Amino acid sequence: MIRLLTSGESHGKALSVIIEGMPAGLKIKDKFIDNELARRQKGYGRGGRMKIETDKAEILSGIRFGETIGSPISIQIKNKDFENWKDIMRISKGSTDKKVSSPRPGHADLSGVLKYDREDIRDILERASARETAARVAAGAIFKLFLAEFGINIYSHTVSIGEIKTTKIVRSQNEIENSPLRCGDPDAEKKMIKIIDETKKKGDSLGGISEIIAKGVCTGIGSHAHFDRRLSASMANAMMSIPSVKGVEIGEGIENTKKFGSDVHDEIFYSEEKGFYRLTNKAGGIEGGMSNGEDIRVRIYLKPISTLSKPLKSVDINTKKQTLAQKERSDVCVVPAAGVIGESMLAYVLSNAFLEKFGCDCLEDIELNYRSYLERIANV
Ligand code: EPS
Repeated sequence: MIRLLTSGESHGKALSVIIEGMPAGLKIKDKFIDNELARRQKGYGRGGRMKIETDKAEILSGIRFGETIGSPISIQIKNKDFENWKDIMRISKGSTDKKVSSPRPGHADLSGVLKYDREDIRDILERASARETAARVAAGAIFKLFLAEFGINIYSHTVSIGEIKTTKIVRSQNEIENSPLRCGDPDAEKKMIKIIDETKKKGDSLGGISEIIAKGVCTGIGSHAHFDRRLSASMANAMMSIPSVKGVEIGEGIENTKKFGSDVHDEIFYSEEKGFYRLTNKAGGIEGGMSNGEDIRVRIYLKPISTLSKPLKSVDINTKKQTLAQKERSDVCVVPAAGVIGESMLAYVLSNAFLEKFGCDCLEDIELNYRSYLERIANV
């Protein structure tokens, strides 16, 4: 089992992550983690902060001569912006007269400040910030490298921004990666860019949908046998933990609620060459809480982010007077970045379930278990 722990405030010194439970013998490609971090920082609609940061992973433990050694892997990502926040975010004794006192509707601010008995909303917003997801993406890079050893690859693309939606994919994965919104449909993307520009002018924000796809997952990851071993449940849990995500759909799950059972289930066929196979994948690669050998497809639904440059009404926590929410520098739309974070979370869930099935300590043992399992189910 993998244990994953992140720490760090948005404008503190650094973010860090510890990954415990990764097997020994996994080769860590030099630039791979930094490339993944850079993918998360991109996307049309990000705010000024991304011009300050160039996220770089500093590996502190768990890797020697380019290979995991079975001990906890720890990674640190420095916040360059800390230089500008040194006084406000100082660790030693002190105080500030720049306290945040107007909670943003939709954010953790109000519930957090009450629950944790803080006088400054900054004590809450710093950790609630989506900056934390950079640490998850660094860990996600390690999980992706692990899964790639078994032919599993994970991608994502933007399906909608605001009301502009597309299910068309005419671009290659490489083209998607290099497009402004990581979208498969250039025509829809133009409209998405236009609506982001208009929204920015209005001081507002936008949500949308991103789809994450895992290819090459064998049958039988996860289990029907108990609620906490269902792969679909772990995926929903992981995806819902991404800031702004308010809904998760596996395969055509939401659309399928409007149809008959005969329209939505993927019929089963068999041939000597292919073994069991399907002609459709409306289930998104999961049946009964287990992978079924098809592509795993999950969509995350994001609300528009709650930090608005034209703020909503709020109440000052000290004076209790009606006011406007704290104005913070912010992004307009983070859907393309959320796709990259979703890839990391899916890589985490799949790695965990994969290790549960095939064992943990070293890559060689896992490979043996994996090959013999594939052989057995191919000969059924
Ligand atoms: C965020 C506000 C912005 C975002 C930040 C999340 O930060 P700042 O207030 O420093 O401009 O850019 O996201 C990141 C820093 C990141 O790396 O994703 C918020 O309010 O949650």
